[in-house]
Amino acid sequence: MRSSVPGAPDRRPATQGEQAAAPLLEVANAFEIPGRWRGSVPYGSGHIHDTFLVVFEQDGRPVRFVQQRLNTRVFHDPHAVMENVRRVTEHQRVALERAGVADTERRALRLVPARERGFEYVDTEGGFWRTFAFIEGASSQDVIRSPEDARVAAEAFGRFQAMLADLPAPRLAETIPHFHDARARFEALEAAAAHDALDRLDGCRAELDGFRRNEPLLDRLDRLHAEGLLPERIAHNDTKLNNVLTDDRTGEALCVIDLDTVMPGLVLHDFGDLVRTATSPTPEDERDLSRIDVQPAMLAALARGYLDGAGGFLTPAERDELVFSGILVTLVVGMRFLTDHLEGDGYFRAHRPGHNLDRARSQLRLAERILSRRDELEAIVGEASHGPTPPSLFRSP
Ligand code: ADP
Ligand code: GN1
Ligand code: MG
Repeated sequence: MRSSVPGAPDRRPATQGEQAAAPLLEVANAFEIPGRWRGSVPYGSGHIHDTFLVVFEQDGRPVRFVQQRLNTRVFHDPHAVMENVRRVTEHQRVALERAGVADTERRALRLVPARERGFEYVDTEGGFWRTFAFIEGASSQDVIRSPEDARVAAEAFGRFQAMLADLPAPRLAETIPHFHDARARFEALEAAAAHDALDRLDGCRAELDGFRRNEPLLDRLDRLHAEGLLPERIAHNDTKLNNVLTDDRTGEALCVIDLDTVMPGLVLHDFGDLVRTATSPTPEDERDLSRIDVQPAMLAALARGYLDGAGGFLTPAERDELVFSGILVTLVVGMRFLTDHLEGDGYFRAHRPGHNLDRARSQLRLAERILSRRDELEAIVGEASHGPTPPSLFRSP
Protein backbone atom coordinates (compact mmCIF):
# COMPACT_ATOMS: atom_id res chain seq x y z
CA MET A 1 0.00 0.00 0.00
CA ARG A 2 1.35 3.40 -0.92
CA SER A 3 1.79 5.82 1.88
CA SER A 4 0.39 8.79 -0.05
CA VAL A 5 -3.21 8.38 -1.10
CA PRO A 6 -3.63 11.04 -3.80
CA GLY A 7 -5.13 14.21 -2.37
CA ALA A 8 -6.33 12.38 0.72
CA PRO A 9 -8.67 14.79 2.49
CA ASP A 10 -9.12 15.27 6.18
CA ARG A 11 -12.34 13.55 7.07
CA ARG A 12 -14.40 16.65 7.81
CA PRO A 13 -16.66 17.71 4.91
CA ALA A 14 -17.28 21.41 4.29
CA THR A 15 -20.90 22.31 4.91
CA GLN A 16 -23.29 24.93 3.62
CA GLY A 17 -23.31 26.30 7.16
CA GLU A 18 -19.60 26.95 7.00
CA GLN A 19 -20.05 28.69 3.67
CA ALA A 20 -22.62 30.99 5.18
CA ALA A 21 -20.28 31.77 8.06
CA ALA A 22 -17.47 32.90 5.75
CA PRO A 23 -16.47 36.52 6.39
CA LEU A 24 -17.37 37.54 2.88
CA LEU A 25 -17.03 41.29 3.30
CA GLU A 26 -13.62 40.88 4.91
CA VAL A 27 -12.56 38.66 2.02
CA ALA A 28 -13.96 40.93 -0.68
CA ASN A 29 -12.05 43.89 0.72
CA ALA A 30 -8.79 41.99 1.00
CA PHE A 31 -8.15 42.26 -2.74
CA GLU A 32 -7.20 45.21 -4.97
CA ILE A 33 -10.72 45.89 -6.16
CA PRO A 34 -11.87 49.51 -6.39
CA GLY A 35 -15.47 50.47 -5.61
CA ARG A 36 -18.03 49.22 -3.09
CA TRP A 37 -18.80 45.62 -2.31
CA ARG A 38 -22.39 44.78 -3.17
CA GLY A 39 -22.55 41.10 -2.26
CA SER A 40 -21.19 37.58 -2.68
CA VAL A 41 -23.27 34.50 -3.52
CA PRO A 42 -22.31 30.82 -3.91
CA TYR A 43 -21.69 30.04 -7.56
CA GLY A 44 -21.06 27.15 -9.99
CA SER A 45 -21.21 23.40 -9.63
CA GLY A 46 -17.58 22.47 -8.89
CA HIS A 47 -17.05 19.69 -6.37
CA ILE A 48 -13.95 21.03 -4.65
CA HIS A 49 -13.71 24.71 -3.75
CA ASP A 50 -16.24 27.14 -2.29
CA THR A 51 -16.84 29.49 -5.20
CA PHE A 52 -18.60 32.86 -4.91
CA LEU A 53 -19.78 35.35 -7.47
CA VAL A 54 -18.85 38.75 -6.05
CA VAL A 55 -20.24 42.10 -7.19
CA PHE A 56 -18.61 45.49 -6.72
CA GLU A 57 -20.10 48.80 -7.77
CA GLN A 58 -17.56 50.82 -9.72
CA ASP A 59 -18.53 54.28 -11.08
CA GLY A 60 -22.19 53.39 -10.72
CA ARG A 61 -22.04 50.08 -12.57
CA PRO A 62 -21.71 46.50 -11.31
CA VAL A 63 -18.41 44.69 -11.91
CA ARG A 64 -18.17 40.98 -11.15
CA PHE A 65 -15.44 38.77 -9.73
CA VAL A 66 -15.06 35.17 -8.69
CA GLN A 67 -13.72 34.51 -5.22
CA GLN A 68 -12.77 31.03 -4.13
CA ARG A 69 -11.94 29.57 -0.79
CA LEU A 70 -9.47 26.90 -1.76
CA ASN A 71 -10.12 23.44 -0.49
CA THR A 72 -6.97 22.95 1.53
CA ARG A 73 -8.09 19.46 2.59
CA VAL A 74 -7.58 18.56 -1.09
CA PHE A 75 -4.73 20.93 -1.97
CA HIS A 76 -2.33 20.64 0.92
CA ASP A 77 0.05 23.30 -0.39
CA PRO A 78 -2.13 26.21 -1.56
CA HIS A 79 0.91 28.46 -2.11
CA ALA A 80 2.27 25.98 -4.65
CA VAL A 81 -1.14 25.95 -6.34
CA MET A 82 -1.16 29.74 -6.57
CA GLU A 83 2.36 29.88 -7.96
CA ASN A 84 1.44 27.34 -10.66
CA VAL A 85 -1.73 29.25 -11.54
CA ARG A 86 0.16 32.55 -11.69
CA ARG A 87 2.83 31.15 -13.99
CA VAL A 88 0.35 29.36 -16.23
CA THR A 89 -1.99 32.33 -16.67
CA GLU A 90 0.89 34.76 -17.31
CA HIS A 91 2.33 32.41 -19.89
CA GLN A 92 -1.07 32.09 -21.57
CA ARG A 93 -1.50 35.85 -21.67
CA VAL A 94 1.90 36.43 -23.26
CA ALA A 95 1.25 33.69 -25.83
CA LEU A 96 -2.18 35.09 -26.70
CA GLU A 97 -0.83 38.61 -27.06
CA ARG A 98 2.08 37.43 -29.16
CA ALA A 99 -0.35 35.63 -31.46
CA GLY A 100 -2.35 38.86 -31.81
CA VAL A 101 -5.52 37.23 -30.50
CA ALA A 102 -8.35 39.66 -29.74
CA ASP A 103 -10.20 39.62 -26.43
CA THR A 104 -7.33 38.15 -24.40
CA GLU A 105 -9.06 39.21 -21.16
CA ARG A 106 -11.71 36.54 -21.71
CA ARG A 107 -9.34 33.83 -22.89
CA ALA A 108 -7.16 33.36 -19.84
CA LEU A 109 -8.02 33.65 -16.16
CA ARG A 110 -6.74 36.81 -14.49
CA LEU A 111 -5.80 36.74 -10.83
CA VAL A 112 -6.58 39.88 -8.86
CA PRO A 113 -3.75 40.99 -6.51
CA ALA A 114 -4.35 40.85 -2.78
CA ARG A 115 -3.85 44.06 -0.79
CA GLU A 116 -1.29 42.55 1.55
CA ARG A 117 0.65 39.91 -0.32
CA GLY A 118 0.69 38.26 -3.73
CA PHE A 119 -2.62 36.91 -4.93
CA GLU A 120 -3.87 35.22 -1.78
CA TYR A 121 -5.59 36.09 1.46
CA VAL A 122 -6.00 34.03 4.62
CA ASP A 123 -9.15 35.06 6.48
CA THR A 124 -9.58 35.31 10.24
CA GLU A 125 -10.91 31.74 10.32
CA GLY A 126 -7.94 30.37 8.38
CA GLY A 127 -9.70 30.10 4.99
CA PHE A 128 -7.35 30.53 2.00
CA TRP A 129 -8.85 32.83 -0.65
CA ARG A 130 -8.12 34.07 -4.14
CA THR A 131 -9.93 36.25 -6.66
CA PHE A 132 -10.30 36.08 -10.43
CA ALA A 133 -11.78 38.60 -12.81
CA PHE A 134 -15.19 37.23 -13.88
CA ILE A 135 -15.35 36.16 -17.50
CA GLU A 136 -18.52 37.81 -18.75
CA GLY A 137 -20.89 36.51 -21.40
CA ALA A 138 -19.67 32.94 -21.06
CA SER A 139 -20.84 29.84 -19.26
CA SER A 140 -19.91 26.27 -18.52
CA GLN A 141 -22.10 23.20 -19.07
CA ASP A 142 -22.42 20.08 -16.96
CA VAL A 143 -23.90 17.97 -19.78
CA ILE A 144 -22.90 18.00 -23.43
CA ARG A 145 -25.49 19.45 -25.80
CA SER A 146 -24.14 19.02 -29.31
CA PRO A 147 -21.16 17.64 -31.24
CA GLU A 148 -20.15 21.21 -32.00
CA ASP A 149 -19.95 21.97 -28.26
CA ALA A 150 -17.87 18.81 -27.79
CA ARG A 151 -15.55 19.83 -30.61
CA VAL A 152 -14.90 23.35 -29.33
CA ALA A 153 -14.35 22.21 -25.74
CA ALA A 154 -11.83 19.57 -26.81
CA GLU A 155 -10.10 22.02 -29.11
CA ALA A 156 -9.75 24.47 -26.22
CA PHE A 157 -8.10 21.86 -24.00
CA GLY A 158 -5.84 20.76 -26.86
CA ARG A 159 -4.81 24.37 -27.48
CA PHE A 160 -4.24 24.83 -23.78
CA GLN A 161 -1.79 21.92 -23.74
CA ALA A 162 -0.05 23.18 -26.87
CA MET A 163 0.29 26.65 -25.36
CA LEU A 164 1.95 25.27 -22.24
CA ALA A 165 4.39 23.04 -24.08
CA ASP A 166 7.02 25.80 -23.94
CA LEU A 167 6.44 26.97 -20.37
CA PRO A 168 9.91 27.92 -19.14
CA ALA A 169 11.55 25.97 -16.27
CA PRO A 170 11.24 25.18 -13.41
CA ARG A 171 8.92 22.20 -13.59
CA LEU A 172 5.43 23.02 -12.28
CA ALA A 173 4.73 21.86 -8.75
CA GLU A 174 2.78 18.61 -8.39
CA THR A 175 -0.16 20.05 -6.52
CA ILE A 176 -1.70 16.61 -5.88
CA PRO A 177 0.95 13.89 -6.16
CA HIS A 178 -0.23 10.64 -7.81
CA PHE A 179 -3.41 12.39 -8.95
CA HIS A 180 -4.00 10.06 -11.92
CA ASP A 181 -2.26 7.04 -10.44
CA ALA A 182 -4.87 4.39 -11.25
CA ARG A 183 -3.16 1.69 -9.19
CA ALA A 184 -2.98 3.95 -6.11
CA ARG A 185 -6.66 4.85 -6.58
CA PHE A 186 -7.57 1.17 -6.72
CA GLU A 187 -5.56 0.46 -3.59
CA ALA A 188 -7.23 3.37 -1.82
CA LEU A 189 -10.62 1.91 -2.75
CA GLU A 190 -9.63 -1.52 -1.45
CA ALA A 191 -8.39 0.04 1.79
CA ALA A 192 -11.64 1.99 2.23
CA ALA A 193 -13.64 -1.18 1.61
CA ALA A 194 -11.53 -3.20 4.05
CA HIS A 195 -11.94 -0.50 6.69
CA ASP A 196 -15.64 0.10 5.98
CA ALA A 197 -15.68 2.78 8.65
CA LEU A 198 -19.33 3.69 8.14
CA ASP A 199 -20.83 0.27 7.43
CA ARG A 200 -21.58 1.25 3.87
CA LEU A 201 -19.92 -1.70 2.14
CA ASP A 202 -23.03 -3.87 2.05
CA GLY A 203 -24.77 -1.18 0.04
CA CYS A 204 -22.08 -1.04 -2.64
CA ARG A 205 -20.68 -4.53 -3.15
CA ALA A 206 -21.87 -4.69 -6.76
CA GLU A 207 -19.99 -1.50 -7.59
CA LEU A 208 -16.84 -2.65 -5.80
CA ASP A 209 -16.98 -5.91 -7.75
CA GLY A 210 -17.44 -3.90 -10.92
CA PHE A 211 -14.24 -1.94 -10.36
CA ARG A 212 -12.39 -5.13 -9.35
CA ARG A 213 -13.52 -6.74 -12.59
CA ASN A 214 -11.77 -3.95 -14.51
CA GLU A 215 -8.63 -3.93 -12.43
CA PRO A 216 -6.48 -5.54 -15.18
CA LEU A 217 -6.94 -2.38 -17.26
CA LEU A 218 -5.47 0.00 -14.73
CA ASP A 219 -1.73 -0.14 -15.42
CA ARG A 220 -1.75 0.17 -19.19
CA LEU A 221 -0.91 3.88 -19.59
CA ASP A 222 1.65 3.85 -16.78
CA ARG A 223 3.32 0.88 -18.44
CA LEU A 224 3.44 2.64 -21.82
CA HIS A 225 4.87 5.67 -20.06
CA ALA A 226 7.54 3.55 -18.36
CA GLU A 227 8.39 2.05 -21.75
CA GLY A 228 8.98 5.56 -23.07
CA LEU A 229 6.00 5.53 -25.42
CA LEU A 230 3.91 8.15 -23.63
CA PRO A 231 5.92 11.26 -22.72
CA GLU A 232 5.41 13.49 -19.71
CA ARG A 233 3.98 16.86 -20.75
CA ILE A 234 2.10 19.63 -19.00
CA ALA A 235 -1.52 18.57 -18.73
CA HIS A 236 -4.59 20.22 -17.23
CA ASN A 237 -5.59 17.04 -15.39
CA ASP A 238 -9.20 18.05 -14.69
CA THR A 239 -10.75 18.59 -18.11
CA LYS A 240 -14.33 17.90 -17.21
CA LEU A 241 -16.67 19.71 -19.53
CA ASN A 242 -17.64 22.38 -16.98
CA ASN A 243 -14.02 23.50 -16.71
CA VAL A 244 -14.17 25.32 -20.01
CA LEU A 245 -16.22 28.48 -20.51
CA THR A 246 -17.94 28.97 -23.86
CA ASP A 247 -19.10 32.25 -25.33
CA ASP A 248 -22.87 32.64 -24.83
CA ARG A 249 -23.20 34.52 -28.13
CA THR A 250 -20.96 32.58 -30.54
CA GLY A 251 -20.66 29.15 -28.86
CA GLU A 252 -16.87 29.43 -29.16
CA ALA A 253 -14.78 27.95 -26.32
CA LEU A 254 -13.23 30.97 -24.67
CA CYS A 255 -11.33 30.00 -21.59
CA VAL A 256 -10.05 26.93 -19.81
CA ILE A 257 -10.54 27.32 -16.05
CA ASP A 258 -9.89 25.36 -12.83
CA LEU A 259 -6.12 25.36 -13.22
CA ASP A 260 -5.20 23.96 -9.81
CA THR A 261 -4.20 20.56 -11.14
CA VAL A 262 -2.20 21.85 -14.11
CA MET A 263 1.03 19.93 -13.67
CA PRO A 264 3.31 17.45 -15.41
CA GLY A 265 1.48 14.30 -16.48
CA LEU A 266 0.06 12.42 -19.44
CA VAL A 267 -2.02 14.44 -21.87
CA LEU A 268 -4.14 11.36 -22.45
CA HIS A 269 -5.72 11.87 -19.04
CA ASP A 270 -7.10 15.13 -20.39
CA PHE A 271 -8.67 13.51 -23.42
CA GLY A 272 -9.96 10.71 -21.21
CA ASP A 273 -11.75 13.10 -18.88
CA LEU A 274 -13.40 14.74 -21.87
CA VAL A 275 -14.66 11.35 -22.99
CA ARG A 276 -15.94 10.78 -19.46
CA THR A 277 -17.81 14.08 -19.24
CA ALA A 278 -18.77 14.95 -22.81
CA THR A 279 -19.97 11.81 -24.56
CA SER A 280 -22.95 10.61 -22.52
CA PRO A 281 -26.21 12.59 -22.63
CA THR A 282 -26.44 12.24 -18.86
CA PRO A 283 -24.98 14.12 -15.90
CA GLU A 284 -22.21 12.54 -13.86
CA ASP A 285 -24.68 11.58 -11.12
CA GLU A 286 -27.36 10.06 -13.39
CA ARG A 287 -29.38 7.44 -11.53
CA ASP A 288 -31.13 5.91 -14.54
CA LEU A 289 -28.29 3.71 -15.76
CA SER A 290 -30.14 2.81 -18.96
CA ARG A 291 -29.67 6.40 -20.15
CA ILE A 292 -25.88 6.32 -19.82
CA ASP A 293 -23.92 5.63 -23.00
CA VAL A 294 -21.20 7.01 -25.17
CA GLN A 295 -22.58 8.86 -28.20
CA PRO A 296 -20.30 8.18 -31.18
CA ALA A 297 -20.96 11.59 -32.72
CA MET A 298 -19.72 13.28 -29.54
CA LEU A 299 -16.61 11.12 -29.41
CA ALA A 300 -15.79 11.84 -33.05
CA ALA A 301 -16.23 15.56 -32.41
CA LEU A 302 -14.01 15.39 -29.33
CA ALA A 303 -11.25 13.65 -31.25
CA ARG A 304 -11.40 16.12 -34.14
CA GLY A 305 -11.42 19.12 -31.84
CA TYR A 306 -8.67 17.82 -29.59
CA LEU A 307 -6.37 16.90 -32.46
CA ASP A 308 -6.94 20.29 -34.11
CA GLY A 309 -6.18 22.10 -30.87
CA ALA A 310 -3.19 20.08 -29.79
CA GLY A 311 -1.65 20.54 -33.22
CA GLY A 312 1.09 18.21 -34.26
CA PHE A 313 2.59 17.28 -30.93
CA LEU A 314 0.84 13.98 -30.24
CA THR A 315 2.85 10.85 -30.97
CA PRO A 316 1.28 7.82 -32.71
CA ALA A 317 1.22 5.97 -29.37
CA GLU A 318 -0.72 8.82 -27.79
CA ARG A 319 -3.21 8.80 -30.65
CA ASP A 320 -3.68 5.05 -30.35
CA GLU A 321 -4.74 5.34 -26.72
CA LEU A 322 -7.40 8.02 -27.05
CA VAL A 323 -10.38 5.68 -26.59
CA PHE A 324 -8.61 3.69 -23.90
CA SER A 325 -7.91 6.90 -21.99
CA GLY A 326 -11.68 7.46 -21.77
CA ILE A 327 -12.20 4.01 -20.24
CA LEU A 328 -9.35 4.47 -17.79
CA VAL A 329 -10.19 7.95 -16.55
CA THR A 330 -13.86 7.04 -16.18
CA LEU A 331 -12.93 4.00 -14.10
CA VAL A 332 -10.51 6.00 -11.98
CA VAL A 333 -12.95 8.81 -11.24
CA GLY A 334 -15.60 6.19 -10.47
CA MET A 335 -13.26 4.48 -7.99
CA ARG A 336 -12.57 7.83 -6.37
CA PHE A 337 -16.30 8.47 -5.93
CA LEU A 338 -16.80 5.02 -4.40
CA THR A 339 -13.84 5.48 -2.07
CA ASP A 340 -15.28 8.79 -0.93
CA HIS A 341 -18.68 7.21 -0.37
CA LEU A 342 -17.11 4.51 1.80
CA GLU A 343 -15.06 7.08 3.72
CA GLY A 344 -17.94 9.48 4.42
CA ASP A 345 -18.02 12.01 1.53
CA GLY A 346 -15.17 14.16 2.78
CA TYR A 347 -13.67 14.88 -0.66
CA PHE A 348 -16.34 15.49 -3.31
CA ARG A 349 -19.14 17.82 -2.30
CA ALA A 350 -22.27 15.68 -1.93
CA HIS A 351 -25.75 17.19 -2.23
CA ARG A 352 -27.79 14.21 -1.05
CA PRO A 353 -27.23 10.93 0.82
CA GLY A 354 -25.64 8.39 -1.48
CA HIS A 355 -24.62 11.04 -3.99
CA ASN A 356 -21.07 9.73 -4.40
CA LEU A 357 -22.39 6.19 -4.75
CA ASP A 358 -24.70 7.35 -7.56
CA ARG A 359 -21.73 9.03 -9.20
CA ALA A 360 -19.58 5.90 -8.83
CA ARG A 361 -22.30 3.70 -10.31
CA SER A 362 -22.78 5.96 -13.31
CA GLN A 363 -19.04 6.11 -14.00
CA LEU A 364 -18.77 2.33 -13.85
CA ARG A 365 -21.65 2.01 -16.28
CA LEU A 366 -20.15 4.53 -18.69
CA ALA A 367 -16.68 2.94 -18.58
CA GLU A 368 -18.17 -0.45 -19.34
CA ARG A 369 -20.27 0.95 -22.17
CA ILE A 370 -17.16 2.45 -23.77
CA LEU A 371 -15.29 -0.82 -23.22
CA SER A 372 -18.01 -2.91 -24.80
CA ARG A 373 -18.16 -0.65 -27.87
CA ARG A 374 -14.43 -0.20 -28.20
CA ASP A 375 -13.98 -1.51 -31.75
CA GLU A 376 -16.63 0.78 -33.13
CA LEU A 377 -15.24 3.72 -31.15
CA GLU A 378 -11.63 3.01 -32.13
CA ALA A 379 -12.66 3.14 -35.75
CA ILE A 380 -14.38 6.49 -35.23
CA VAL A 381 -11.41 8.04 -33.46
CA GLY A 382 -9.03 6.43 -35.93
CA GLU A 383 -10.81 8.16 -38.77
CA ALA A 384 -10.54 11.50 -37.02
CA SER A 385 -6.88 11.01 -36.17
CA HIS A 386 -5.21 8.88 -38.86
CA GLY A 387 -7.70 8.65 -41.67
CA PRO A 388 -9.68 5.37 -42.06
CA THR A 389 -8.47 2.54 -39.84
CA PRO A 390 -9.69 -1.00 -39.26
CA PRO A 391 -11.68 -1.48 -36.04
CA SER A 392 -9.04 -3.82 -34.59
CA LEU A 393 -6.80 -0.98 -33.46
CA PHE A 394 -7.67 -1.48 -29.80
CA ARG A 395 -5.16 -3.73 -28.13
CA SER A 396 -6.14 -5.51 -24.97
CA PRO A 397 -4.13 -4.46 -21.90
P1 ADP B 1 -14.00 23.67 -8.65
O1 ADP B 1 -12.57 23.24 -8.53
O2 ADP B 1 -14.73 23.60 -7.35
O3 ADP B 1 -14.67 22.92 -9.77
P2 ADP B 1 -13.85 25.96 -10.47
O4 ADP B 1 -12.58 26.76 -10.49
O5 ADP B 1 -14.08 25.02 -11.60
O6 ADP B 1 -13.97 25.22 -9.05
O7 ADP B 1 -15.06 27.00 -10.39
C1 ADP B 1 -16.41 26.57 -10.22
C2 ADP B 1 -17.31 27.20 -11.27
O8 ADP B 1 -17.24 28.64 -11.18
C3 ADP B 1 -16.92 26.90 -12.72
O9 ADP B 1 -17.47 25.70 -13.19
C4 ADP B 1 -17.45 28.11 -13.47
O10 ADP B 1 -18.83 27.95 -13.77
C5 ADP B 1 -17.33 29.24 -12.46
N1 ADP B 1 -16.12 30.09 -12.67
C6 ADP B 1 -14.90 29.88 -12.12
N2 ADP B 1 -14.04 30.86 -12.47
C7 ADP B 1 -14.74 31.71 -13.27
C8 ADP B 1 -14.42 32.96 -13.94
N3 ADP B 1 -13.21 33.52 -13.85
N4 ADP B 1 -15.39 33.57 -14.66
C9 ADP B 1 -16.62 33.02 -14.74
N5 ADP B 1 -16.99 31.87 -14.12
C10 ADP B 1 -16.07 31.22 -13.40
C1 GN1 C 1 -13.39 17.37 -9.25
O1 GN1 C 1 -12.94 20.51 -9.25
P1 GN1 C 1 -13.88 19.83 -10.18
O2 GN1 C 1 -15.28 19.75 -9.67
O3 GN1 C 1 -13.76 20.43 -11.55
C2 GN1 C 1 -12.04 16.67 -9.13
C3 GN1 C 1 -11.73 15.91 -10.42
C4 GN1 C 1 -12.84 14.89 -10.68
C5 GN1 C 1 -14.17 15.63 -10.73
C6 GN1 C 1 -15.31 14.68 -10.87
C7 GN1 C 1 -9.06 18.46 -7.69
O4 GN1 C 1 -13.32 18.31 -10.30
O5 GN1 C 1 -10.50 15.21 -10.30
O6 GN1 C 1 -12.61 14.22 -11.88
O7 GN1 C 1 -14.38 16.42 -9.54
N1 GN1 C 1 -10.99 17.64 -8.85
C8 GN1 C 1 -10.05 17.39 -7.91
O8 GN1 C 1 -16.45 15.39 -11.21
O9 GN1 C 1 -10.00 16.35 -7.27
MG1 MG D 1 -14.28 22.94 -11.77
